[in-house]
Amino acid sequence: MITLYHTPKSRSSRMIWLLEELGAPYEIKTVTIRRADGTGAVDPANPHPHGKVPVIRDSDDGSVVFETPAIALYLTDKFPRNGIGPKVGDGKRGAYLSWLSYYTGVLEPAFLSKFLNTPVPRGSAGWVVVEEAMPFVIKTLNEGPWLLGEKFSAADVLYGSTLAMFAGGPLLPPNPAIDAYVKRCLERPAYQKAQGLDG
Ligand SMILES: N[C@@H](CCC(=O)N[C@@H](CS)C(=O)NCC(=O)O)C(=O)O
Repeated sequence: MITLYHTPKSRSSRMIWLLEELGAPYEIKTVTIRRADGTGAVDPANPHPHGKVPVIRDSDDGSVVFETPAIALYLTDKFPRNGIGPKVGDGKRGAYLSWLSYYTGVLEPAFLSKFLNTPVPRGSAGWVVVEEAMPFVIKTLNEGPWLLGEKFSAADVLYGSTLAMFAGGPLLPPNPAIDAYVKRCLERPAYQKAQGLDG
């Protein structure tokens, strides 16, 4: 059984979506976190080293996994039935790992840099400006319909949820490929169900 440490309307919400896509046995444990507005507090019940969400605990062996791409990979490896995480030996495995890592290594910092109006020094920063990252994402989606091509994967849970939040806003100008991708993501039954469970 997987326990998801979760705070409603946070980065852990999409882990409910992923668990639903996987058809995995899980329970949700709601915890408090520190919020950007200064409210909230670290929950002593939360095993994350910095009191953040998401985190999962696997009762099969006591594993605690944090950081969104690590959780996605752990879960798709553990629950392969629905095939939304290419396995070792699958030709899409490399692309899958790359998109998972690119999410927290490049795309999130790119958006944050833009939000904070902070320069991204080429040669020192490990990420790029969002104006360089997004054309790559859009080109891939145009070849799509999903990031890995014909088949939806857990990487789409990360990108779909993020692009749904930013699309058409000040950080991400409207784009037909993104709009269509977000629509495809949000129409998925597992996403719809997760919305109802977010709390
Ligand atoms: N790199 C982490 C980020 C997790 C994260 O920052 N989560 C936010 C919620 S959206 C949080 O827990 N914030 C509370 C805090 O920073 O103490 C991941 O992708 O899993």
